[in-house]
Amino acid sequence: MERLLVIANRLPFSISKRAGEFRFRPAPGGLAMGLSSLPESVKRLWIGWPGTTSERLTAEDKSIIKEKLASENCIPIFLSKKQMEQYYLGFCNKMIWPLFHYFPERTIFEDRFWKTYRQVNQTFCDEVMKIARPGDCLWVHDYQLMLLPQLLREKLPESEIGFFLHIPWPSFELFRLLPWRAELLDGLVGADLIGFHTYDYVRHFLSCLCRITGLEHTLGKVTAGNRVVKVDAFPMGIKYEKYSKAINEPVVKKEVEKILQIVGNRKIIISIDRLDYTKGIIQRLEAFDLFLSQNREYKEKVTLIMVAVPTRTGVEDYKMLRENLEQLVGRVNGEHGAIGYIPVWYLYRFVPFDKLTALYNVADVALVTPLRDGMNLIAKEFVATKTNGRGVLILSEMTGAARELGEALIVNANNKAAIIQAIKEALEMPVLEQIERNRAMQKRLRRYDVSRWSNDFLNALSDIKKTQQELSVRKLSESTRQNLIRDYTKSRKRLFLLDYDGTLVGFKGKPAQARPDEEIMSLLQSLSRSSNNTVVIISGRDKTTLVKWFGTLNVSLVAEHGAWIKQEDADWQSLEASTVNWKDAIRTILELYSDRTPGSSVEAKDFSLVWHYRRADTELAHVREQELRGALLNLTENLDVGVFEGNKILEIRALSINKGRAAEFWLEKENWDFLLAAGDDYTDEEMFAVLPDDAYSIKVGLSISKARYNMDTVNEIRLLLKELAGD
Ligand code: GDG
Repeated sequence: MERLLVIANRLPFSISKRAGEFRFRPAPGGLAMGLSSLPESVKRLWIGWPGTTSERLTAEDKSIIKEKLASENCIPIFLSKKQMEQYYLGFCNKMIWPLFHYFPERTIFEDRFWKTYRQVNQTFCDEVMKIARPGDCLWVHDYQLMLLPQLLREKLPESEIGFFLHIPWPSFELFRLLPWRAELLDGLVGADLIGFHTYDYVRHFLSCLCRITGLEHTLGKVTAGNRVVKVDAFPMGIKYEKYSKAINEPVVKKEVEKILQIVGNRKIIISIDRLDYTKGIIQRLEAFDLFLSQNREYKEKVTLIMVAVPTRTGVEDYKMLRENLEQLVGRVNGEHGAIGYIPVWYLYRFVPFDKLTALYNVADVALVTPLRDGMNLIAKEFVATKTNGRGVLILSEMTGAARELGEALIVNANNKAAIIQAIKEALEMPVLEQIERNRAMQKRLRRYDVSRWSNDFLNALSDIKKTQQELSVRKLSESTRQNLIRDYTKSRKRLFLLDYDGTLVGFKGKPAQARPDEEIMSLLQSLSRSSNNTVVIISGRDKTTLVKWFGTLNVSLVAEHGAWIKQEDADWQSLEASTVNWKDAIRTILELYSDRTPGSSVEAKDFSLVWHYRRADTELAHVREQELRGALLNLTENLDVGVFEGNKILEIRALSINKGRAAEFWLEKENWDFLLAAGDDYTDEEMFAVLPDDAYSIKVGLSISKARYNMDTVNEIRLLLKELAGD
């Protein structure tokens, strides 16, 4: 990687205009810090919105901003007020944000929001394309830009593109509510690597992807079109040293003294968040109110310092939240306060870093109880700041951070009794226990800090790119293709061994729907017209279907993976008399599973039985498939019968029947001077294995195979055959 292009909704700078002069202040945040640890040799450019809408800027303003930001390696994307309203406040914050945080009742689905979201993602793409160069690595961030990976992929097919989501990915039941769910997923799989904070979000994402687009994964890897996309968890860390050393700063020490002077020796609980309904601030304050009512001995002995940082002030829900919170603060203070004692100190503002770390430092307890939170860095920062090991973190189990901070007092943020109990436990926890818990968490936070996070992500991105390249090396290159065509032209005795489903046609919901289309019929006809060509369709299908579909062509057929062979103009012959007395018993079991798995079905062939589950609910089918396989392996233990897993099928057939034997039958028949075999699944591997070294064997799909070459899609193999057939 020569350059890293970070593309996020906001630039890490805040710009304000005072007395006609622009002020640029770095607003670094975790991400900017994480990236600062990359080696100097990697140039970083940051692309995003500068934080002020274009109507408020003259052409001259824009060029001043551009110039100033360029010196900081930032490139601004100017957006209009209307765009910001519909894309940012609308689509992002009235739709994705509430839905992804499990607040469907707050979610507003509006077509115009979607249109502007698409338009702004396109604008980002256009701006990136003015800068991007081959060899750049592109890292797209967060829910504001979910369409961008695919838009960029279309322009930069070879580039490294990563995407990281900072908020939770919800379960399928919520995600499916989105009218534009498929489009968002398509947008995301344009990336090579898709990262989330926790494995739960990874699971939810993969489940949504499979159920909505049909793309399945193997160990977090998804084959989307001609690329393998990796999906994984990268829990974001903090700049640990910065927080653990903060207390050494004189300004921080001064702030600590100031606070302690006012609070005296009362216990301090802190609550710090952006004022967002997902953070559970109201519920937290209600719990504190109840705590004071139920534990009279703590009256005047504990102060809650509540910092609510203004955010999304243009959204109605946020205005209401502020009103409700301020009313509640008033009520709690009125009820539990006394002269000289204010139970809740409420601050509605952004606090500078030294004040923030002073607050972390003086706090006996941090109450971090979001109803849902992607990660929550406040919790991590609080723990890192506690250099003397004292202090207790109460943490909601609905945060990503709870996965890593198991030594905190973990609570269900909806359970007020649990929060009250945790506050009491925290205030009374022996110092040694506090130290023990904090040290364990600190060790982890120091090790997996924010630079580790960004490095891990970028390394995983380059690894998946390497995997893609390794697979693409096996792809039939243009020069091999030319050789193949030349060999074909020179030869006189040519054999084609062609699998059907997944090789010549794509998969359909029901096996019967995958009938050959006109194009493939005319292609096979042209190919078999030449007397030099012997074309064999070598399939797992039954005899009747193959004859119905291809009986009119000059092709030979192999049915049921080699159980039956039909040479052109001859009758079906069986390669080997195979016993089928196991079929009835096994069929009863398959039917039982089929009844218990809606959408699945049983297909009976002469020498095999197949359980199809392509149309069944994916997760249910997965469980059933495991169960069924276990049951069948037991039952078939002493028989010459194997249980084979195919593409959404489980097949039970005699071990002696396989495509390898059928292929050998054809290989022995003539002295072929050109051989082409193509297939897509495990049954074709047996065919590839018996071919001579100089045969052209092609696996359709991007995975390891015994075939010499890979091709991405059915369409590509069709194009190749078309060219050979001279169509
Ligand atoms: C999103 C996800 C995920 C906050 N107020 C002040 C202040 N901050 C700083 C904190 C912390 C950051 O902002 C807040 O991060 P959080 O993680 O707590 O929450 P979100 O803003 O909702 O962030 C979240 C995060 O992205 C990262 O992926 O963890 O789940 O929602 O660093 O210190 N800093 C200062 N004054 C403040 O008043 N100086």
